[in-house]
Amino acid sequence: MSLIEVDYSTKIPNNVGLTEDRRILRALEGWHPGYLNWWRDMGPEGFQEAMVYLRTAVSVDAKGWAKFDYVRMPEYRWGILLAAQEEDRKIPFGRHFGEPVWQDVPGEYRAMLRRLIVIQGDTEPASVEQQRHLGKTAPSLYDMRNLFQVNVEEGRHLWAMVYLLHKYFGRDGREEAEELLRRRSGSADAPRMLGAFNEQTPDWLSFFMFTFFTDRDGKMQLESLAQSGFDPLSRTCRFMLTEEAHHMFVGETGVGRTIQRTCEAMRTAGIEDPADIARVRALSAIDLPTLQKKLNLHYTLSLDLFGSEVSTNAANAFNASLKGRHRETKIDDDHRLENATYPVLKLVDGEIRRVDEPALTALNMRLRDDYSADCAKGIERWNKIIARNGVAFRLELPHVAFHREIGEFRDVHTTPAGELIDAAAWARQKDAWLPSQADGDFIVELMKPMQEPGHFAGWIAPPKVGIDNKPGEFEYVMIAE
Ligand code: BYC
Repeated sequence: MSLIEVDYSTKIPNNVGLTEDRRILRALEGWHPGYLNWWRDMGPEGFQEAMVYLRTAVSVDAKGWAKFDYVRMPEYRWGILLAAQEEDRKIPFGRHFGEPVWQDVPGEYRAMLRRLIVIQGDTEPASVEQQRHLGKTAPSLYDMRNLFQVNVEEGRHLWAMVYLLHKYFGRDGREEAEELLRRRSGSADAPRMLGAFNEQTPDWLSFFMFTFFTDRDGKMQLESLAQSGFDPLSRTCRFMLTEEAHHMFVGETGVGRTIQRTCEAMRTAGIEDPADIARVRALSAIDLPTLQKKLNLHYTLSLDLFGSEVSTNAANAFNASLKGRHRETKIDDDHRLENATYPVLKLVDGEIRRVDEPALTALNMRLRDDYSADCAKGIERWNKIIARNGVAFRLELPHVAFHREIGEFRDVHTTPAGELIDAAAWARQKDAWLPSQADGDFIVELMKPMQEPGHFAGWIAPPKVGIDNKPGEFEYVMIAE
């Protein structure tokens, strides 16, 4: 596509006055072809020509943010949409608490802000890259469509961050925007910035766990950035959060439907012991202990995304009024945290103990605690499905010290219950706690595609309702021959 053919006034739905903003329009015109090349190279493999029943946001009001129609993914209208500007919004935390929010980047915070935006931006294309092979093994057209919906929206979130870089950061912003298209998930030379985004997503259970656990980190980070004193970042994150909710829905219901199918299969076959893995697997269902291992893996990879428990980066970003806390405006305190403390789990004399730390440096820990509480609620909803089916088994979140690569516990081994163990004990038992090669092989083997409208692969139950209230046999994806 030539640059001239790109009709930005109609192609990019936006509420930032793009047509009148020649400078930013030109910058985005320069970036757009590279984005499309990236999408074709790294986006959903094998389905670029398929017609997909997608939700497109064309404006941020109730009428415009969820338009459903068939579209080929490379023709998706990736918009730049910021939540409506709140009149007289005041900075809700940090050194600038109570001052009017900024519509421009304060010079002194430029580097810090750019880093936060680049890290956020980097995760979005990374997840598309991680999930690019999954279309081929989708358990139904319904699930395939949900995958692609998540993918195009992550693409839109990249646009959202690239807009901020181009609009507010001049030449170095443009360079960062190029780098966002250059790095690749899992690449040895140019990996994505955060650990979990360089892991593989080899099967659909991994995808569902990822959208439950890792997209939930996305939600927490976006909630914190939505508090920002830099108003354009706050507004863009607020709108991204409306889309993020669907991604977590995909994860929660995907795992929930997997559990449902496993429990039904066990009941029908008269299997009472959830640990009777061989018999459950013989029914082409994913046994509950393996689901627990997948949960352990994805939860702990996602905990690493919160950074170190004690972090001066986090304190600086809060002090600078750039990144706040989850639900900052609902918290009843001074919003400056000058003298406050927060209990942090630390390794002290070979034991895991709670230690009071200055609340400012403990902000990552606090956000992570809020995240764990949010995860725990979802796990309870999964446990209700198991209980309703009369199976005696409970899924549980492992201890936060378990299987960590970042922060206080990265150099120790613990059991899922949080008991410290030595390297030999870890090596002996880790396959009982995290998915083994054999577990992965079994799951991959189960991933037979199902592309008949209204049909589902045997390992997962159908959803209760369709997308956009469509009936069961609706053809969510028309696959090109
Ligand atoms: N992997 O002070 P520290 C989403 C680095 S997900 C690799 O401990 P800080 C989504 C860190 O960069 C949300 N490196 O941590 C979900 C620093 O390096 P430098 C994405 C890591 O800075 C699904 C050093 O270690 N958004 O949206 O307080 C699908 C010391 O850092 C990791 C954000 O994360 C890691 N896991 O906190 C699609 C929000 N952790 O700079 C999308 C923006 C730390 O010294 N980011 N390091 O070389 C932030 O707020 C913070 O940068 C972090 C880290 C929370 C990531």
